[in-house]
This record gives sequence, structure tokens and C-alpha cells, in this order.
Amino acid sequence: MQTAEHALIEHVYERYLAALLAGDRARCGEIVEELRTAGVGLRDLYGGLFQRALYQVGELWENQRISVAVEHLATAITERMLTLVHAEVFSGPSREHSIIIACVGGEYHQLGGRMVADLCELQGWRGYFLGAGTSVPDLLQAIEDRRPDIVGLSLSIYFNMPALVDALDVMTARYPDLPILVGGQAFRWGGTAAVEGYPSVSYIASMDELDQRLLAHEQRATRA
Ligand code: B12
Repeated sequence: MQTAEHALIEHVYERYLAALLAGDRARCGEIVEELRTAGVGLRDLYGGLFQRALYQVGELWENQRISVAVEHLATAITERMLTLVHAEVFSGPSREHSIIIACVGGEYHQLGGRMVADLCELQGWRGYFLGAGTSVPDLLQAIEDRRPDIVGLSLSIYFNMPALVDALDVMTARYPDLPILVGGQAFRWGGTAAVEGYPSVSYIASMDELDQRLLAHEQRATRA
């Protein structure tokens, strides 16, 4: 069923995409403000506008209908749009639980992981986002420093799977009880077999599934 938020986004989507492809950051910002004023929540904005538009940018680029420069600019503008709503992301209630999100070595796609960290913040978790191409030693250091409840690893490109497996081998050996979530487009057409052998590792296919995982973790912690 289509919600009112989806209908509002649908109404402006083509305009937003056109502005994004034209490299018109100011116009994109106005449309985002328009939606925010109309009551569209960040979750719908992230999935229904930012992610959807970038997926379409990817298709246009893949089919050589836009240049790499246009794609780069669209990505940079989207990063600015995330900054625009930054204050609200970090305005949530308690911060009892925390999650580290990182992209493994070799993985340059960082917007998805960053959005996931933001959505965790909106759920009342502290979301530490380490960015693209995080090496295993850096990841281990962050775990030592932050002692997160959960670690999330983002993978967009299937050929980076060996880097993910390396990270999982080391992390699961050192922290066997630490829940690790993996997600991203590398798993869109399979690839989950590579992570199935680890008892503490789960593939998360959607933001709803992620919410459920966070909630289940909170409930377990409350009972303990
Ligand atoms: C921007 C972009 C780039 C930028 C990235 C810059 C940056 N700062 O991030 C640059 C230019 C670096 C780039 C490079 C490449 N890219 Co590129 N890129 C894209 C593009 C257009 C957008 C990516 C994006 O931000 N999407 C939006 C985010 C929000 O979506 P998302 O990543 O899927 O994240 C969501 C979910 O997957 C999930 N999720 C993600 N991570 C996690 C983690 C956890 C724990 C959980 C629970 C959930 C989760 O939640 C997120 C929010 O809903 C995509 C198109 C597309 N379909 O996405 C291509 C795309 C991903 N790229 C592609 C390719 C092929 C490449 C290159 C190999 C191109 C080349 N020949 O050099 C290189 C590889 C670089 C590398 N080593 O990583 C292909 C990948 C195909 C595939 N899966 O194999 C795509 C799909 C384009 C296409 N249609 O062909 N790219």
C-alpha cells in the first residue's frame, strides 16, 4: 500500500532526479526541504529519494547515457543532502547501544553504509561510520576503542568479497560473540554463501530487517 509519504516523494521524484543530473545542488536542496516541510520522514527520504535516484544514476552510467563526471557530481550532491538533514539524524533519544559501520578494504562505495549508520542513529543507537576502504587493523582498533554492540560491514562490489571474508575471519576469531551484520549491493544477486559459515554473521536484506535486529538486541540486553 502506498503511504502519503511515498505519494509526496513520487510527486517530486522526476524533478529531483533532473536537478541531480543537472548538477543543481541548490534545486535538490529545495526539493528536500519541500519534502521535509510536508512531513516526509528521513527514512522515506533516504530510501525513496536518495537511494532510488542514485540507483537510477548507476543505470544511466552503466548504459553510457551519462558521463562519469555527472555520476560523480550526483554522488557529491547526495552527500551534501545527507549533511542537510544531519541535525535531525543526531537528535534522537537515548544512545545506550552502539554499532560500527564500515566498508571493507577496496570498497569505495560509502554512501549506503553512511545511510545505514544514520538510520541506526534514528533508531536511538550510536552509529559510528568509519567510511570507505577500512583496513582490518583499523576495524579492530575501532572495536577496541568503541566496544560496539554490533558491527555492520558494507559491500557493494562482488569482487571485494575476499576482503570481506578476510575481515570476517579475523574479527570472528578475535570476537566470537560479537554480532556482525553484512549488507549492500554485492549480495543483490547472491553471494550470501560466502558468509553463511560464520555463526555470528548475518546478512541483512532490508532496513526493516535491520530495525528488527536492533530491537531484538535491545530486548535481549534488557532481559540480561
Ligand atoms: C556512486 C557510485 C560509485 C562511486 C562511489 C563514491 C562514494 N562516495 O560512495 C565511485 C565512483 C567510487 C564508484 C566506483 C565504482 N563503481 Co560504482 N556506483 C555508484 C552508484 C552510482 C551509487 C552508489 C550508491 O551510493 N548507492 C546508494 C546507496 C544508498 O545504496 P546502497 O549502497 O545499495 O546501500 C543501501 C543497501 O544496499 C543497504 N546497505 C549497504 N551497506 C550496508 C551494510 C549493512 C550492514 C546493512 C545492514 C545494509 C547495507 O542499505 C543502504 C541503504 O538502504 C552505484 C549505482 C547503484 N545501483 O547504487 C554504482 C555501482 C554500485 N558501481 C558499480 C561499479 C561496477 C563500480 C566500479 C567497479 C566501476 C569501475 N569500473 O571502476 C567502481 C568500483 C570501485 C570500488 N573498488 O569500490 C556497479 C556495481 C555492480 C556490482 N554490484 O557488481 C553499480 C551498481 C553501477 C552499475 N549499475 O553498474 N561507484
